[in-house]
Parts: sequence; structure tokens; C-alpha cells
Amino acid sequence: MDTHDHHHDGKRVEDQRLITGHGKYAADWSVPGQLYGHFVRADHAHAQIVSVNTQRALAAPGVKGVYTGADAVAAGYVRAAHVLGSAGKNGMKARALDRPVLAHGKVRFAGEAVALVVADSAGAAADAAELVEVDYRVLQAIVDPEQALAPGAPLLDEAVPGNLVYECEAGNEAAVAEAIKNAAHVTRLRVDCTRVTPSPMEPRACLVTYDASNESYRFNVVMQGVTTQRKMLSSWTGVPEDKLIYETGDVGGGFGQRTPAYPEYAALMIAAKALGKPVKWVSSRVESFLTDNHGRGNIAEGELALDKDGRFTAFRLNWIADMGAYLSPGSAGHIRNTTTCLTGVYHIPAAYALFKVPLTNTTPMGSYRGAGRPDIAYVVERFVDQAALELNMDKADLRRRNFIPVNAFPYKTPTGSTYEIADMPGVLSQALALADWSGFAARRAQSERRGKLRGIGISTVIEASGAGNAPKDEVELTLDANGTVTLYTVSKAQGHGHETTLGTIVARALGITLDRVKVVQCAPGSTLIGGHTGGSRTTVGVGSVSHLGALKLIEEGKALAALELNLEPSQIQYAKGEFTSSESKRKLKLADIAKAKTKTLSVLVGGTFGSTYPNGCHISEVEVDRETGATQVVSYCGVDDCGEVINHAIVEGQVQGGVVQGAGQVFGEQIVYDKNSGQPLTASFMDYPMPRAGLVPEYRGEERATQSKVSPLGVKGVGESGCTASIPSLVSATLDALRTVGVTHLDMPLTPSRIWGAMQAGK
Ligand code: MCN
Repeated sequence: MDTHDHHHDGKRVEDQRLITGHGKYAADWSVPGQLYGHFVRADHAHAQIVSVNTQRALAAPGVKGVYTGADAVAAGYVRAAHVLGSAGKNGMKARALDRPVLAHGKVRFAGEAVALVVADSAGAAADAAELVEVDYRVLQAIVDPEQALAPGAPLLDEAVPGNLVYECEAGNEAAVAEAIKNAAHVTRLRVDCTRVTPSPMEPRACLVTYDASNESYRFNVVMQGVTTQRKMLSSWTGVPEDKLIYETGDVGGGFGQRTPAYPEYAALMIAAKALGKPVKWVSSRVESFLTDNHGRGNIAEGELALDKDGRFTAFRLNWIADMGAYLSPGSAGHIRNTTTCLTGVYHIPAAYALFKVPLTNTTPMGSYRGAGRPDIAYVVERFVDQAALELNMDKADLRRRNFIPVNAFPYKTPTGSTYEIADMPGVLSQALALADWSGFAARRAQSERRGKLRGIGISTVIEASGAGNAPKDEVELTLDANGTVTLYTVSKAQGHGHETTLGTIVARALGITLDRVKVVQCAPGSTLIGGHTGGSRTTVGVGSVSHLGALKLIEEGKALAALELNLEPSQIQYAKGEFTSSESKRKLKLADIAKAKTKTLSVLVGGTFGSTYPNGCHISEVEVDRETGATQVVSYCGVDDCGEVINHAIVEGQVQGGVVQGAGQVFGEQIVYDKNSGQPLTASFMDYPMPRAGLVPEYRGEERATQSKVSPLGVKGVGESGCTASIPSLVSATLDALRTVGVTHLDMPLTPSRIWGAMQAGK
């Protein structure tokens, strides 16, 4: 492409600002006269609130107000949005509980907000919070999702029998039963996809300013795009969306966790309105662990049936998706995205899954990088590995034998998705070569000599990207008199480099340099339609519409140039920022067009693009120390198909970041609750190990694009691919090493103690 801006490929325009400390994050917003909020949080996982006494706190120095569940109920801020909208098994509707934004009557997880203390300094608010007296009648807590579903389990709510808030199914149960009956081999497995917490670097923060003159609220808050959060907050509070104005700067990581409206934001609204003063709250890291939505937390058990030639004939799963104490708005992904890719990259004629969604006395569950995609990929890939082990087949061969053939696309899955295009045999071959798959035996022997068990792991995965809940994506493009093009979006980067990639898309379409394009995300009061940044949808959705917007800008420009030159628009050509015509000697630059218009030229464009399916193969090698069970990733490579790539360095960074995030879950991260009290035992980085840069040394990635027709740019998403592929690949590698000492299955996290224990048992 001759207009391709090579100079900027790789360099992110936002980095100078971000790495020199000039980013403006949620906690950096302040306004004169603001007050500070501090939340009193439940110190029991399950308890009746007998009384809340705020008298002493109210009398404390600097305190301006104390708000409780009674205030939340009085405001009517009680019904959180959730998106488990479709009918479940036998027409079951999700049983949504009321969730007053400050707990009322009962607390259902440790850390739930019970009261909000507002004072003239953060310290005064924190001190006074100690004086709020809450009298609890402690109830038996239930934190294990399987136990929550067992008969006689303590109930979180009388309105939810058996703690079962939702149940749904997908696929054809009878066809699966029939195929399993006739199978030559059936692999049975139970796989645990552990509960983890996304842990973005920037903790939550929110400053709310109430404007009594028009009854509107202004938010400086951490978010992943304005539309989703605004809509959720509106449905929670009943305040119309156009009265909720968002203004934010940079976001220090989101990973799904920063998408929804949280109850704290609505509680701050109550205080800001009552006191007539802006109120600011900045979360501590402990509050993050306790109250930011967790991710994953799925248990799958089932069967994979094969015929005598090693071809998959059926797949059945019983899936338990722990939702925590309340159905949070991000909860649907755990079922929707799982169903979408239930059969992975394989042609499996019959498939069926039954999803049970229990409530437990734990932090509510939400979307975490992949939101069900890594979970189902991990489960499917564990089954395939296990089948290969049981049938003594090469893991790569078994996969190749069962891939959906390239000529079968678009491919309709047994659960009703239509995969657009993938070339799994090609992706696999490229990855096997990159990883030197056939040279593994020699490397294993070498490790053996150093006293290490070495294993090789593989994953071949697919996931949906694009689509989303919004009916379409809209952007606005303006052209001003100095020739600068500004792109307005309602999506929001959290570190993705959208200023670079969306800017590049516009710059390429216009044939101008990137420095002439400005990207403005979530301008205050924006009424553009669109989704938030999530589901790896921004490039497919917002990117595609930005491209169309630039083309429309050219068309409008041609019309204006024609007027200026006294010609017909059809007589005008456009290239590289200039309008020309064979009928005229005059050349008009973009800036001239804006000047001719005497005001800014602006176009609004919308488009709907649907889902497209990134896919890939990741091959890793892991060494296990025989004496200690300690693991080391010694090789990691991946081949990914995300369609056309806008920025190669950003795509590599996205995959690499996802890979390491997946590795964190594989080797250490896990949220653990005390089974009896329901108290979280992992509420700080002292007991919750974040992955370090050295966990996955030297990631080697290659691209292999198949063209998506869903988007005019031919792009597929990539933001979640690394997570989806790395979890199954790294578990596969570790179990391959452990297989040599008699261990056939182990659930995450694959910590040294767990591995050592399994090795002892395997002996
Ligand atoms: N890209 C590209 N060419 C493609 C596809 C993507 O150049 N063919 C670029 C994009 O333009 C964008 C980045 O790669 O700069 C990711 O694009 P995309 O796959 O469209 O995903 P989104 O931008 O919608 O990001 C969402 C995705 C999700 S769902 C999570 S969770 C996640 C992730 O991205 N959270 C992140 N990556 C993250 N990266 C950072 N730094 N921080 C997070 O919180």
C-alpha cells in the first residue's frame, strides 16, 4: 500500500505521554471543594444486617455525611442490570436479585459496601468509617459453586431455590447420547478453570459532581468506553442516560473488569446530590481484590467421543459458572462465549452443554480477557490432549485429523455459530515448524540430563471477536482549517494503543501522515452509538467504521472541491490529502476544503459488522524440577490469524501480554476463600502471585492471515487471543512433562507444591 505510513508502524503515538508520567488517570481528576468518600465494607461473607449505627461517625471531625442501605433503597438504586437475557432451560429466566448499591438487610460477600462515609479529607473519611457500627447476625457462608447447588445448601436469597439463578443448554442432547453410545472410545474429564482477578495496574476511582441546575451527574471514572457503563448506571439508578456525563483521560488497564458500572459509583451519586459537593473515591488494592468483578471460575465435566479412526463424534459438557453473590452485568460472557466456540476448531457433529449458574458468597463474577473464550478453549483442548494420551496418538496429529477443513468455511457449528474463515492446517504446520516440534525429543533428553522433566504443549484455538451489544458502531470525523482530522469514538483504550491504530486506519484511508489525525475517545456528553472496548471488538467495529468515515470524508470533500472549482464531483480526484482535477490547474488540500466550508467539516458514519473468528496455534515447552516441582517456561511460540494487521508491533504486544496473563493463571493466580467462613484468603499481592516479565521468556510470534470479509479492512480481533491460546498450551506442556512420572491430570494453578504433591502420588 503506497499510502502506508511506514514511519509510524510500530511506534505508538501515546507512549511518550504515558511513559513520561503525563497520563491522566481516574484518580488524577480533582475539582475545587471536593469531598472524599470511604466505604464501610462487610467483614462477613454472609450475614443479616441487624442495625447500622452512624451516630459516632457523623460526629467525627470533618465528616459531612454517612449513607447506608436505607439511603440506597430510598433513592431506588436497587436493581442492577444483567445481560443473561435469553430464555434458559425450559424457558427459565435469570433470577435477578435486588442489589441495593449499599447493602440493605443482608450482606452476601465479604467486602460488600455497607455504608459510605464522606468527609473533607480522605483520611478523615477513613477514620470515621471505623466508627460506623454494624450489628450482624452471621449466617453460614457457601463459597463452593458445586456445594451451593447441592440440596440443603444455605441460600443466598429465599427467592432463588437451590442458589440456581439460571440454567440453560445448547446443542442436541439426544444426538450426543446416541453418538457416545456408538463411540469406539470415550474420554471423560473434569476440568477446573480457576477463579482469578484481572488486577489492572490502575485501581478503580470515581469523582462524581452533581449539577442541581439540570439534575445531571458528571463522572471522572475509570472505564472501558462510555456507552456500556452509562447504560448500566442508568438502569441501576433510574437517572436518564443523558444526565450521566462522563469525562475521562487515560485508563491503566481494564481487561474487562473496568467495563461495568459498580455500586460504589451510584452510592457516590447519592452523596454528591445530598451534599451539593463533588465526592471522590479512590479504591485501595485490597478493595480491588474484594470488590472488582472476578473472572473465570468455571467447572466443566463431560465426555469426548471418538470413532475407531480417532475422529471426534460427540462432545458433552456439564458446565458450572460460579456467578458470585450477584449476577453482575458482565456475567453473560461466561455462557454466551462458551457456547459460541463449544467445539473449538474441530468438526464435531454432535455437541451439547448444560450450563448451571449458581450464586455463592463470593465477589461477583464478570468478564476477564476472553470472558468464557479462554475457558472453553482450555476445556476443549484438555479433552483433546487427554484423548491423545489415552489413544497413544500424537497430539498434533489428532488435532489435524479433526480440524474443520478449510473448504468447509463459512462453517456452522452444532451450537449455531457461523465461523467465517480459518486455516487451521496451515496455522498448525507453520507453528510446528516455528517450534521445531520434531526436534523435541532431543531437547527433552538434554533437559533429562540436567535433572529436569521437559514437556511440550500445544493449543489450537478459535474465538469470536467483533459484534457486541450495541446495534452499530458510530464515529464522527471532523476536518479543521489547519488540515487536522479528528476521529471521535465512544470506545476507550486501556493501554491498547488505539490512538495509534485507529489513527493509522484513518491516515491510511486519507493518504496522510498519522500526525495529522487526532483520536478523541469518549468526549463528554457524546451521543455516538457503539460498544465499549471489550470482546476484541474495537478494530473490527470501530476500526472498520473509522475507515468508512474517512472514505465518506473524501466524498464530502470532493463535493466541496467541485463547488470551489466549478466542476462536478465526478470530475474530482483525491489522493494523499489533495483534491485535483484534470479540468483545473488548482489543487485543493484538505485544509483548503475546511476553510472553504468556513466551518469545520464533519461526517457521522455508522456500521454493523458482526463476528469474525481469530484463531491460532501456540506451542510451548516447560521444564519441571524433579526435586521441587518448580516449573520454567523454556520455549514459547505462537502463530495467530487476526486477519489483516493494522500495527504489527501492537499486535505482537497484545498477544504477548495475553500469553503472560494466561501464564499467570496457569502457574499461580487463584482467588481462594475459606470454605467455612467465606473469608477471602488471597486479598493482596502477598498471597496472589501476579506473573512477572520473566515468566514467559522470549515470546516468538508469527502472523498468518486469512481474510475476513466481515470488515472492509479484513481485520479480526487479537486482544484476547494470547490468553485463549496460552492457558491450554502451557497446561498441555506441563502435563506432558509430568506424564513421564505418572501424572495424567492436574488442575490449575500448577504451583510447585501442587506439582510436587502429584509427583509423589504418581510414584
Ligand atoms: N490490532 C491490529 N490489527 C488487528 C487487530 C488488532 O493492529 N488485526 C490492534 C488494534 O488496533 C488495537 C489492539 O491491536 O490497538 C487490540 O485490538 P482488538 O483486538 O480490536 O481489541 P480491542 O482493542 O477491542 O481490545 C480489547 C481486548 C480485550 S477484550 C481485553 S480484556 C484486553 C485486551 O484487548 N485488555 C487490555 N488487551 C489489553 N491490552 C492492554 N494493554 N490493556 C488491557 O486492559
